[in-house]
Amino acid sequence: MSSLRHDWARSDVLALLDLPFADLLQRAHGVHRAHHDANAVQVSTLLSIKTGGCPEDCAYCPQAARYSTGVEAEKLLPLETVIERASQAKAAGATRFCMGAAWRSPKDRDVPKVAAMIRAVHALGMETCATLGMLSESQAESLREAGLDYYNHNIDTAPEFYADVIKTREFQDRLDTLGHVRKAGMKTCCGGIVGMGESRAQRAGLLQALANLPEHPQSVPINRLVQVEGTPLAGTALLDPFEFVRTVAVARIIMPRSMVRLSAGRAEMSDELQALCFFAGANSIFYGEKLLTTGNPDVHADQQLFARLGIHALQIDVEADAAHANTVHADITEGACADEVSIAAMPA
Ligand code: SAM
Ligand code: DTB
Ligand code: SF4
Repeated sequence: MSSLRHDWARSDVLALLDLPFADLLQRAHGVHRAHHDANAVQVSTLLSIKTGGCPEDCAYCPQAARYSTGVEAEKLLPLETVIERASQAKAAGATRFCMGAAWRSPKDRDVPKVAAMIRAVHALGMETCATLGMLSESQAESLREAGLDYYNHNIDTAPEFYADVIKTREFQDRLDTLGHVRKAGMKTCCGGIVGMGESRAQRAGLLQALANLPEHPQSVPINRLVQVEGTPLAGTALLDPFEFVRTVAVARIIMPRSMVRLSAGRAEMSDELQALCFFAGANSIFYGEKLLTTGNPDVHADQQLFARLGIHALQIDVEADAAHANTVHADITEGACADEVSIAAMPA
């Protein structure tokens, strides 16, 4: 297997984005097949454990307190609710459960509460992921000790476009948190958002910054901006769908072993566009009818899409390290509803 590159120049990445569409897709799909089962997609479910009232100013976000978006501030969910929702997600076929909080960073008193949630989800036999904002080294260690497998912290956009989108914290703050997460021994889930009015060169900048991190993030969510009324980015010119596919394809080429997640924005995508993204190298989705506060395709629609495309859900042994994962394939049974899905696991 080829070694991974961490020295991408902006011009290299832009040259890939500029390729004729068919050439780019053929190349990305070749890389995809060389490193992954092209018919397997990893399935994660999200839960907002602390919604709204966030002090930050991220211009895309419905949960920022300063924008009137109709999202009400709520308290941290009780542990029992999180266990119930994770059990439902597992029954529906999700293998990873990601807990999100609308915090700039967790307060030290919040960490034991989230740690209890992580322990409980881990005990259900699911992979655990959390996204809680900036973390200190000791907070990252506590979460790791509780059994946290992945920490999601996005760089969101190119370094030079970042301040146009977020002013209350800096790009370097994100890199520092990612460093604390890696140091604590957790896997990183790190990606960004496209469709925020950035240029193609700035999309290249986002991808370049991701691939040049000290380790490629094990999971790379590519979000298409979900435009929410009341946020400063509502009304932004819509991104050409082919440009979205190009972004996925280049992520696949320059981070060949990472799981590239087709993340926010799927509810507004056609089945055909999603199929193109899977062909271009996307191999992970958020599954379940809600992301954090906005909609996602319902599970029945996703089950049908998987069946129509011959895709099966990928299940990873939660005890195994991703690099040496003992993978099994699980079918999300087409036609079944969330609470009656059976997963037939069989050796890969
Ligand atoms: N508050 C924490 C933080 O920002 O790090 C964690 C939760 S935050 C909602 C997680 C990520 O969701 C953001 O970094 C952003 O990439 C994504 N996100 C938020 N609102 C979005 C939107 N409207 N469209 C697409 N992605 C969005
Ligand atoms: C990520 O990159 N996308 C997810 C997850 N990580 C936490 C969040 C998407 C949020 C979309 C807007 C909302 O539902 O509030
Ligand atoms: Fe807060 Fe996270 Fe939303 Fe930014 S993205 S406003 S930090 S919840």
